[in-house]
Amino acid sequence: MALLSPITTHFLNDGQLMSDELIERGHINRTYMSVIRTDGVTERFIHQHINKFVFPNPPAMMKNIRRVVDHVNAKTPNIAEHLTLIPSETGKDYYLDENNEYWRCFRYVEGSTTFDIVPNPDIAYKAAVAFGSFLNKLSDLPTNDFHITIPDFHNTLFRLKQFDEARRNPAPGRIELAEDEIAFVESNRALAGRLMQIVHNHPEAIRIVHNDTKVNNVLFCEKTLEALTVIDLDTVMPGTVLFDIGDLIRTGTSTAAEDEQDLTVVQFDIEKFAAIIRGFAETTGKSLHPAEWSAMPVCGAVITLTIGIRFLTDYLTGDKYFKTHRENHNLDRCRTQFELVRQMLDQLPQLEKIVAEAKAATV
Ligand code: GN1
Ligand code: MG
Repeated sequence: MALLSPITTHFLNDGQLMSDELIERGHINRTYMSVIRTDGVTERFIHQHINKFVFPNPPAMMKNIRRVVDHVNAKTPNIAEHLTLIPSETGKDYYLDENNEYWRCFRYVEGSTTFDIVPNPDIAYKAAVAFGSFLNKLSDLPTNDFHITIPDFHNTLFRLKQFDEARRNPAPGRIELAEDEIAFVESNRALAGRLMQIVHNHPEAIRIVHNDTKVNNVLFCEKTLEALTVIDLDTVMPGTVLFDIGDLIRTGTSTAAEDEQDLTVVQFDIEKFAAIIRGFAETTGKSLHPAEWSAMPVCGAVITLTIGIRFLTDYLTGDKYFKTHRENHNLDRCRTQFELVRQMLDQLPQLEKIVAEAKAATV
């Protein structure tokens, strides 16, 4: 209770904070749920403390998010599927506390649930349709006036540079345990430019994308298991749709948690891959560039490699970026990612066939 009581009143002035709890969500921001009573009505809210090390300009980020929320809601007739961003007493979409820390507030979407591991291809398909529909709703937004919350976010070549730098100056005792993973990066450097080629050669393909399409960023109705809405809009900014397809493949096809330590249970599920490709093809397929179709079979491997490199770099640097909860946590995360990449690349001919079939059904 003590934690949020100085915060919630700046967003919900007339409300009485009944209870709050820290919830385990994400590797970057700190997230809380509150129960607030206003005029006898009890409602739940999500409050987030924004990580300024990762997002140095929270007001600009919140401007992006306000824009996206309003734009998507205006195109979403069913109010149960809306995200509601609550402004603070100043009218801004954040509250700056006395320690110079930024907070924001959303209404909790009641009756919703999320999946960290996708139980079946149908859920994978629905998640892909949810992200694809989100992208369609944003497709008329101009790309040039979005604030770039994190430059080079999915630029694998830039991530390799950060990795090289971390290798040159590792935190003590870190490099020894990571030799196999370092070797894995070295043997897959050729993959790194695959999506950036599109960004550089086909600027006409660039549009506003989500950029953090982890499957648990889709809220599903807990009763019907229909997708309600997508959340976590911190990195909504220009990119290729393949960033989003790739990150959903990374998280939506794995049979294990991102930080699973037993790699024998980490399996890439090709049926879920096919469901994700179908979901994106049906929603965004007609607007995709030929170069995006060509790279689609490897986009999951590229994004999974990219996030794996980021986990490895953070491990080598001493865990400065991602929150960790145990020793070698980032190294464990990196290992699951590289295991998935290995399996995706082993099955590349089958993935190409799945994409070719989806393309034939679409264009
Ligand atoms: C971070 O905090 P979360 O889980 O929403 C990261 C993503 C990674 C993800 C890996 C801003 O997202 O890029 O894919 O961890 N977000 C940022 O699970 O770096
Ligand atoms: Mg995120």
